[in-house]
Amino acid sequence: MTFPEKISAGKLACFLFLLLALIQKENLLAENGYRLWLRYDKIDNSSILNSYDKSITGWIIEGNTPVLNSAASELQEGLSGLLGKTISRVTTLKRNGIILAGTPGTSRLISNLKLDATLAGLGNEGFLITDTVFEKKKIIIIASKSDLGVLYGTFHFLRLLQTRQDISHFDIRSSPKIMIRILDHWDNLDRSVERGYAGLSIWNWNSLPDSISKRYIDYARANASIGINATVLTNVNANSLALTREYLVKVASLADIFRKYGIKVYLTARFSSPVEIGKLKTADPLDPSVIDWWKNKVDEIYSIIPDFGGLLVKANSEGQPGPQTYNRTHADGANMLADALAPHKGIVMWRAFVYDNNVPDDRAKQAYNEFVPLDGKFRKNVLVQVKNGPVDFQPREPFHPLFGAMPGTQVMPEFQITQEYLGGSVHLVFLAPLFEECLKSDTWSKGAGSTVAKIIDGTLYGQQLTGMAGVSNIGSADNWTGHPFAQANWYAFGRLAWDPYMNSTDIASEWIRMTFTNNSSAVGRILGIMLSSREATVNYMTPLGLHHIMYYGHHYGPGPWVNTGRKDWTSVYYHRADSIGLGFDRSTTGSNAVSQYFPAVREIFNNIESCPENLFLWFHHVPWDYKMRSGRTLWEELCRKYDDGIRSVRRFRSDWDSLRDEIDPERFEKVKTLLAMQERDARIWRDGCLLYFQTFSKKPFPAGFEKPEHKLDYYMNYKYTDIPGIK
Ligand code: GCW
Repeated sequence: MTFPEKISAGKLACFLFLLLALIQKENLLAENGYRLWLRYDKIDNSSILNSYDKSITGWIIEGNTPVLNSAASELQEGLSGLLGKTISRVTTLKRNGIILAGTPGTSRLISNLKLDATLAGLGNEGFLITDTVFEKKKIIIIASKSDLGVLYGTFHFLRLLQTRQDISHFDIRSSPKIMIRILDHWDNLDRSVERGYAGLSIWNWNSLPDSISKRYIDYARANASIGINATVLTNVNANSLALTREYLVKVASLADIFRKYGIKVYLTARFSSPVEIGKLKTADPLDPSVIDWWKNKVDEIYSIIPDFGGLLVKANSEGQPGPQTYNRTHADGANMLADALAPHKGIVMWRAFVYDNNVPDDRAKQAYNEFVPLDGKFRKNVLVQVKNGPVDFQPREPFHPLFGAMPGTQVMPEFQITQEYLGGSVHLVFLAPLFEECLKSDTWSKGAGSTVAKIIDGTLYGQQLTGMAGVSNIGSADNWTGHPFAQANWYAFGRLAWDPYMNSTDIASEWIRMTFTNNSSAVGRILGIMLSSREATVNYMTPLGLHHIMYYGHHYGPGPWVNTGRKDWTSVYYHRADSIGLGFDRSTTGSNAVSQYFPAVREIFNNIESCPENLFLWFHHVPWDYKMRSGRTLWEELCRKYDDGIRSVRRFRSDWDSLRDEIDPERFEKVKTLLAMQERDARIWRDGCLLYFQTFSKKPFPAGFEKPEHKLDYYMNYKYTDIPGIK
């Protein structure tokens, strides 16, 4: 007896249909985090729902362009979801509560409102959201000069509903303060992701251009919702194959999707491409055949992707080829590419992350030494991309001294959203406070108030082209980022790139309300965890200005004992522990890195009395018995900080447990499990580091200090077996 004999085809079809429906229903109910912050579930507070219900009865978008259509579908889905009933597109303003969205160029109704002067003041991507009375009907307007501004306004309006704001009366005007708000993917063509902890690359190069995953569209929606308008698809440790026609066609298929959401596509350029894929003998940027090759290559790119954004380059750094290979400067290299891109309005982002083991000077000084002499030498379509700090995306660094030091050069900051040095996708670390700390730092380059934000948004030096880059933490994981809270870092980056003056509290509150809950007591508890999470991590990893003492290679766990291999990749290079004390002397008596800061800042950092204690060991070699401001010795303070870090994580765990009834079980359990791992691994950090530093300080642990469970050896040989992306 065979299976088909027993069950008729009709029954089988019916069974399969039911099974499919069940699977689909399960998927809809599954709270795996895929929807990110774009969740449009029906509002569960009846009085708010009622008031929104009265204020919103339909919507109009006149015009039929790809970007306006994106706004229309978002409005349709968002409003209907949140209000729990279909909110339809209408054609006239004949009743109260119509949302009228559009531009004067494409909408007659908007054009009749004579908003041109207001909209002009908001620039190309800015928007106005306001309410007005039109022919005795109360309506809501979402208007902009451009389609993209309408899309941004639409997302902003939906955010107001998602976060339960009062919409009875408003007048919101918003425009981005930074022009290029870009994600840098460190994604390789084989779908591995450098420093990626959330699965594979989302770009499935094998199936492109034919198969377009829904994930690409949702990626674009998520980015547009926070104002991100650019993406670099490929790793800065670049593969020249990405520039071959075979890949460009694939890139074009992604660009076609992203264009509907105002996102431009960029690629990384391997400097030696003319040799590798062009069969030239050299990649010397001043060689006419090389200049020609790049010009033709760029023309080819634009013939395939007409609105291509430009190229990002890592050159002469960590083994990458570059102009210095041919005794040329970074400016020579950048300008050669810039000239090829200029006719197409493309740009070059040239990274200042350069340092060389063979240069005897302090690594923290090298980028400044290399780039300051080139100030004023870069073309108008070049942005020099500078990491937030002078070493490398550490849990805490002072701001990079290049900010403010190149007034004749266009500079953009690069932040790392992926948590290479901050616990991968296991540790809950909200990074907005880290980004904010850098943006608010006063460089004093033009006197008091010369903050990094004012330099990079162009207000201080009139920089024409502005940008902000974030190294992406996105992957193929169900929830995109591995840790549910890592989504908040993507979100925060976008919001700060739009407005670098926003604060972490506002950003986190929005995100929590959109992602988890609008219950204000729960919001408060989650906020408490998020806002102290970065400092907690600094404490249990690298307190008091320690840096780069992570385990060699994977950077996840502690490795203060790492002392072999390339010198500037060892930990001992950075912490300099000895019998006298701890820390890297970068004062005038040491490497003199302080000299790279403007005088007011230099003095603060140089003088141990005025140096902020959270950067002590970055700038000074401090004796173990040094009396800290608390009255404790350095050794005691160090123990105290490491311990504070653990205490914070324990608090996060109990605070999270208190949220069980507020959060859906799937995400609740996921975060709960991750917090337990975070505590386990934070203890490995504390105990490994303190036992190691104790071999120099020769001091006992202070009274009341929880003793490490194991001997130093155990930590030095510890192997991680359950950490995504870490081998
Ligand atoms: O922090 C280091 C990382 C490298 C990275 C490099 C860079 C892409 O360990 O993986 O390479 O920075 O920013 O270029």
